[in-house]
Amino acid sequence: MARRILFLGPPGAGKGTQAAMLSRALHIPHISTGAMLRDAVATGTELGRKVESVMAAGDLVSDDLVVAIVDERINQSDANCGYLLDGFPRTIAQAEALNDAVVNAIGTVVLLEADTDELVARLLKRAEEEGRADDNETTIRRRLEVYHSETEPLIDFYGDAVIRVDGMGSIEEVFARIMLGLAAN
Ligand code: B4P
Repeated sequence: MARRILFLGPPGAGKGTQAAMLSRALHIPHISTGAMLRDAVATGTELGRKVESVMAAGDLVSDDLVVAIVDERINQSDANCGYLLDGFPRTIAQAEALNDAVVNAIGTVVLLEADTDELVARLLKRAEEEGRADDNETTIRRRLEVYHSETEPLIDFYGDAVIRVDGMGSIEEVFARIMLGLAAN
């Protein structure tokens, strides 16, 4: 059966990092809404112009825009054998739209958890290295608040499908925990 995995967790927990590694290990596409939206901003598309200031403030892009790009992406042929969703869904409305669009849209949810101080430290380090527009202290705090209010309710929404993984420690240690969690699932 196609593997359909969702990575859930606060900003900086390692979703993008681990999803990229797991995508290579499982040979299924890594679909990151954050990356798709940043590409749209970088190339100056109509979508990019609409979302640029929202992302820079650390707020969520509107559900209809994000649902439309994911719907288009998961209908491409390489996603027939499964996919790894990173950063989508981020609201209950997005999760419901995904369920309406795809039967058994999510099989397993990998919930990555880490201490707030560690999350902030990782994102500030990335700010120094990559200069992402939304990696400054004010915006990071805002993204954490938005995570707690809008995205955390998805943990209950997905219930038994959720595997909790400790995201503290090295990237390799976290990856090993994810592989163990998936093998036991
Ligand atoms: P995302 O791109 O999804 O960004 P993120 O939640 O901040 O996490 P990211 O995946 O980048 O970081 P990671 O934890 O891997 O979203 C950005 C914005 O796009 C959102 O704020 C929103 O505006 C918009 N958006 C995206 N999806 C949306 C949706 N569905 N609906 C509405 N809006 C949406 O890693 C962070 C850093 O930690 C990296 O530098 C990494 O190298 C490092 N790191 C990772 N693991 C580590 C470890 N174990 N040890 C040390 N460092 C580690």
